[in-house]
Amino acid sequence: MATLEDRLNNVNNKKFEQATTFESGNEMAAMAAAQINYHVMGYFPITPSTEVAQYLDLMKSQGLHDIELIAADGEHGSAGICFGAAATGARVFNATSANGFLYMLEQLPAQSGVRLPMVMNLVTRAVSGPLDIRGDHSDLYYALNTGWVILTARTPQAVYDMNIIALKLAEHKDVRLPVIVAYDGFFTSHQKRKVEYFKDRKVVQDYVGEVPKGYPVACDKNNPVTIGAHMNGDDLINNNFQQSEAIYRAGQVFEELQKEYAEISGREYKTLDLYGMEDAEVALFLLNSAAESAKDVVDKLRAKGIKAGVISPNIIRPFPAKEIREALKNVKALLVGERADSYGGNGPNLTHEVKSALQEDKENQTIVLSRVFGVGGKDFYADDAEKFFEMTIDAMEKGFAEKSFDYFGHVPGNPENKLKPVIEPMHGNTFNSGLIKVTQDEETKKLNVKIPPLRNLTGKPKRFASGHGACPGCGIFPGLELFFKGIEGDAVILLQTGCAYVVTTGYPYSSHKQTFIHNLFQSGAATLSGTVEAFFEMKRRGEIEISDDFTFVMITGDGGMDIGMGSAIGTALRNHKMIILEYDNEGYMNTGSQMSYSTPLGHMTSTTTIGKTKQGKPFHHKDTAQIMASTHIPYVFTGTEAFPQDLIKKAAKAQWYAQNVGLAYGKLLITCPLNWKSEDRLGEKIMKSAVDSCFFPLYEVEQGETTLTYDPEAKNKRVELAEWLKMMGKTKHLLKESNAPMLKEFEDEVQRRWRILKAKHETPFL
Ligand SMILES: Cc1ncc(C[n+]2csc(CCOP(=O)(O)OP(=O)(O)O)c2C)c(N)n1
Ligand code: SF4
Ligand SMILES: [Mg+2]
Repeated sequence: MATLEDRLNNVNNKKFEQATTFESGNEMAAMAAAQINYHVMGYFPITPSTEVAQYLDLMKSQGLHDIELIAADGEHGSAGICFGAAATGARVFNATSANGFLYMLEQLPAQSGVRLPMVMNLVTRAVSGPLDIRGDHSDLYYALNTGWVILTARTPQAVYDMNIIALKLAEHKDVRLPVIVAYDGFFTSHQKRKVEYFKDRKVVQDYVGEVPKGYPVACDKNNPVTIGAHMNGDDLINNNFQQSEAIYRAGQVFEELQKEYAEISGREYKTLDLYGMEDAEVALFLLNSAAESAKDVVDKLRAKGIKAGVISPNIIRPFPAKEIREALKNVKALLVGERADSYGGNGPNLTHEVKSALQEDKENQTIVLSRVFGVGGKDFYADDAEKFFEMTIDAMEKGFAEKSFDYFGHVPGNPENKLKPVIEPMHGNTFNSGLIKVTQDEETKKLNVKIPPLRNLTGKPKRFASGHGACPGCGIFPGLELFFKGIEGDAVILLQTGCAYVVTTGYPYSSHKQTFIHNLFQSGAATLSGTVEAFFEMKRRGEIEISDDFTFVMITGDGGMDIGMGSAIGTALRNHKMIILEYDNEGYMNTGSQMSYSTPLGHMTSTTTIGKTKQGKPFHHKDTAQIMASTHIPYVFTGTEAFPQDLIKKAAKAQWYAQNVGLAYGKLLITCPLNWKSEDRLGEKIMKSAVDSCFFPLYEVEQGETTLTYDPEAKNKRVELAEWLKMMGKTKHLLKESNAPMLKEFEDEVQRRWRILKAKHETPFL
């Protein structure tokens, strides 16, 4: 097979000893970063790039590098961390994908505009919506105008090599710009391939050299600098011109650096990767992994006498227009295949860039076809490349393209396949048991709730249909359903991205019996604010009829309350009539168990690993309920399925406040047996111990006054934290003698927070 590795490994000029291994693109990005030993990585998990930070965390716990890994509160935060560290003069690294990339987008021109070098891996993936976690280039195309240099990497080997070249390029005196290394999500990020790497990291470090000195950076106390002063147009045009010159110079510098790299590695990465292009009459222009599939087809066509070739650039910013003109001099027809569209632009971005490159060659006669393909990770097989060549050959023979721009691989819908609902839509009285009574005490203005024995509520239908894809023993749905037992009547539910969303809505199916909305992970609270106000405004105008007991519930994970904290606080301050319900499973479970800010001290996750130098999460858990209480919303509560009556009553109160006053916020502790490494059957026991150890106190803050709704001390039920921790694989290490100081620190913090809460309970004015 005509793989890039095979051809590159034929360059017999390997000066330094290299080892062969079998690894993925993400593993190789992490390996390059570890060998370089960057100062700082600011990151936030998002599939398929998350593994890069995870591997680095694991390597750090094994003492293999010293990179300061900073788990940000979202990608805007991660990019901010990177900017700040780069401004300080440190070497900086990041990895992201799709919406994570878009969320940090505005930070990118801010960084290139002040010429702060760093390296970021963009593990390409489809941008929402609809949400699709697999690979295409729709995120990468947003990078084209950011002023960052963009290198592409078709294989795991190229990911390693480009990461090393990228840093030297970024810091080069003629460039001084941040650099993106873009490789295909899943195709390249997760597929393991044969790769070589330098055995001695010193070879890598010698190649990239020392951090260049003499530039204005924040760490130089003897030379105070102002970084990022604002400018007017007279200066900005000069700034932009210099930046433009620098990025074009990056193209030449890349050529020099890749040659130098070929000297030490035996692998070269010319500006354009050309396959069969010496005498090609028909050709495909493809970015990244798809080009590798097409090369096999070139061999096949050439065996039949068809002069076919493939062009794939190794760098797209700056766009290698001159080299492309050269390569296409004698090509009669070219198909530019792109894994993204520029909607309404009569072809995606690179089609136009190739066409514009050809404009400069007055002799050029190449017919250019443009096809959008492989979006959302849709596979691109050799057969597809063959079809691309067929279209190209057809255009060559006819002398024109039947259709110059089109999509490839889409199919028309078939009305016969229209799905029929499995259950009747449910609304109105279906969810009204009439058994829950909420009244307001005339004197105290507090609420009294009466609920029937639990068995009387079992007839109330569930809000989520069975058949969703949660793991066995998952605590999300028992917890949410219990909460909804206390909610009467119609509801509009919003979930932001997380396990609860992903397992209930795999298109074309939905487990939601009532109206359901999904929006981005960081803006669910704002979204539901809009929905609530639109409902009320349309009702006020008499345009819709909704019953008075309509309830709006935004459900988020604890991760959603990290990245979406700003949105939740804004919603609380505006006091919309809705409920924010957080299910806290102490981590980002949907993306593979990374730490969240709610992960407690010492707990093991995939980004807070355990090893020689690390013992789980290094800082304490976030007290989201107290943060929300300090916004002075009318009602805040905590609950778990282990105390069902308590939870149902709180749900009923939350509903009353959401219907009559404003925002209610609740936090449910939920088990995640998969990532907590706990037994499914222990869910309720683990929850109970979390409460009885005072780690997760059950309380409410009603109109500013705190009430413990269950006091394990008063009931003589208090247990040691160890009782709770011993039931989960993720925390067992905390019980080891060597971790006694960490356990003590955790116990002290739990006790401190518990005492404050108790004092608030005893003194209403606190
Ligand atoms: C802007 C952005 N960054 C990152 C992600 C990736 N992402 C999706 S869900 C998720 C974690 C969700 O954690 P949490 O809210 O706790 O829900 P859980 O998966 O634990 O149920 C992450 C990091 C994303 N979708 N969008
Ligand atoms: S990963 Fe955890 S939270 Fe997600 S569905 Fe599985 S058990 Fe539930
Ligand atoms: Mg979570």
